[in-house]
Amino acid sequence: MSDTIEFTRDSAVARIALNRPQKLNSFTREMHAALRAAIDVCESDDTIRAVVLTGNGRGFCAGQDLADLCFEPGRMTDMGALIGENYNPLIRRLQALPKPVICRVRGVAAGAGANLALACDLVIAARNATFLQAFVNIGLVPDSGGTFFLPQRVGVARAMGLAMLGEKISGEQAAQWGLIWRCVDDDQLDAEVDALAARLGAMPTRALAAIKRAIHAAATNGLSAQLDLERDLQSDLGASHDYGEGVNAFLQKRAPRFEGR
Ligand code: T3D
Repeated sequence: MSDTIEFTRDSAVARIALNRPQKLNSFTREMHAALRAAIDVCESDDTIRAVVLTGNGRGFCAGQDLADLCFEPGRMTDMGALIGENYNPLIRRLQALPKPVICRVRGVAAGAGANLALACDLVIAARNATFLQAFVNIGLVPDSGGTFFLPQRVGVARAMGLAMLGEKISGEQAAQWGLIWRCVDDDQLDAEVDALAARLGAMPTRALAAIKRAIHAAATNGLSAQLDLERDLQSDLGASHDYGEGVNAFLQKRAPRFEGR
């Protein structure tokens, strides 16, 4: 694996760190490939039951590395291809990963970096975090799901302001607006993220995956389709080890020992 990504394991929790801190972890093709390889491991290893995505250094991610593009006439980077081959599959895979993904944001999350964070299931930001839809500042439209996540979470008026004005908002503002899960004091970030990751890693993983699937499906389903989906997911979970364990633990007045199966 290239050193643009650091991949570590601690029991059931995998930690993926974007590692180009000198360029605020902006994305090159090499970093995309390394991140794909890390997600491959998270997908295929059933003993990984929670994933933390973060960035090394003072920022989370500044989006596309603008120096990794070619602007020479005749050799211009095909931006549609770049997005179709790299960013779109990344966002789709994070959303479809059948285990929870926490995004730990310290410092700036800009452009595709901001929307990469929003594609994760639970975003915890430090008070020093900022979220910036930087695209318009260079003549682009928010990509990597930005035009989907923003209006869904903060409403059209705020989505329009964020996307059109390209101004930073703080981690605290992002949490107040419902763009992210929580904002915590800078010196509490690691403890909060580690505790949450360990907690999720010991939870009924298949139930978490089903919750994720159902919540995402609700963005496009009507109530009737959503009711059917809940029935089908519950039917599946009702046959799981962790459901039996959860019910037995409740009846025996003890803590459950979920195994993610
Ligand atoms: O083909 C396509 O473009 C399609 C894909 C689009 C997806 C996208 O993500 S488009 C949006 C790309 N991102 C941006 O436009 C953000 C550009 N960066 C900034 O606006 C600022 O750097 C920040 C607001 C993020 C942070 O500002 P600040 O003052 O904290 O840091 P800085 O000094 O600007 O940056 C530190 C270093 O990182 C600096 O390098 P240097 O001069 O010390 O060697 C800077 O050039 C570098 N850097 C930051 N962002 C990028 C970058 N280098 C390349 N690409 C970047 N996106």
